Amino acid sequence: MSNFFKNIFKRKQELTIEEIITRKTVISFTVFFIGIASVGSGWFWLQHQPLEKGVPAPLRKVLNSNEKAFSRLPGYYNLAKTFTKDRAAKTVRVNGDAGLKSQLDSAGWRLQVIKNTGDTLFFTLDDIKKLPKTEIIFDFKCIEGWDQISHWGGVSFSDFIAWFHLEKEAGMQYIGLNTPDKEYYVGIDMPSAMHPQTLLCYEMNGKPLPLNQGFPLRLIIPVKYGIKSLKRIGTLYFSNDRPKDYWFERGYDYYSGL
Ligand SMILES: Nc1nc2c(c(=O)[nH]1)N[C@H]1C(S)=C(S)[C@@H](COP(=O)(O)O)O[C@H]1N2
Ligand SMILES: [Mo]
Repeated sequence: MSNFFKNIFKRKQELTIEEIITRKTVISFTVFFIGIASVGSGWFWLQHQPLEKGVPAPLRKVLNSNEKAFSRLPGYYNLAKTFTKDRAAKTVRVNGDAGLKSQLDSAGWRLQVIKNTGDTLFFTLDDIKKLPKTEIIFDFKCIEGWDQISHWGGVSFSDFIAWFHLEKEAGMQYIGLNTPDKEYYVGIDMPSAMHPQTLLCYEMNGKPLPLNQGFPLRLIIPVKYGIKSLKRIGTLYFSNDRPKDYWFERGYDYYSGL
């Protein structure tokens, strides 16, 4: 080792093979331990940063800039792949019951749409069923890791906007959706809401939605993970600020695009 210090500044030609090997070994280990120490202290530092939406603030910054970059990529709003009816699951998975635990007043249910002006519009399920029906069979993906081809029917959100002359509202940046009891809520960027495959959905496999799958009306948004497909819509509103979002508050990506 003492030779090592003597030799450290010598030129290669002045050293024996053994001395060169020792020098290389010592340098390698030093670099290795500095590496370990900086990863370790970086990790320690990260763990002691304030949390922002369930994630250490510096990581949240990275996530935010990633989602901004990805939301601008061409192809982000391409059509989701669709399938033939025979591929759709007969037994459809049920996942998530936030906002579904309170008793549903089926007869009294209305879709409440809050306009820019502050006026609220009320729609019965029959009002919505009068619009042209759109069906989609696609691979529904949950962030928990499962996916399932399933078959849904309803009104395309963009048809709904056009039919009821809500174009001004659709000029805003986001929509927000809540269950009637406000226990579950999502925010959707307007381009994704207006995507041709996004449905205000009232049917599954050609039949009315089961209660646990969002009767009377749910969102189906194939360009995003299942967390955004809110079941049992109570209110729909428009906003230029990001509406609050249940899973975003628990650390998931706000856009959750596929
Ligand atoms: N109201 C409400 N909607 C919800 C949820 C929930 O907990 N409550 N869970 C979401 C999640 S995580 C998924 S994967 C899908 C599941 O839809 P499904 O039960 O029809 O399979 O619903 C979404 N919509
Ligand atoms: Mo999910």
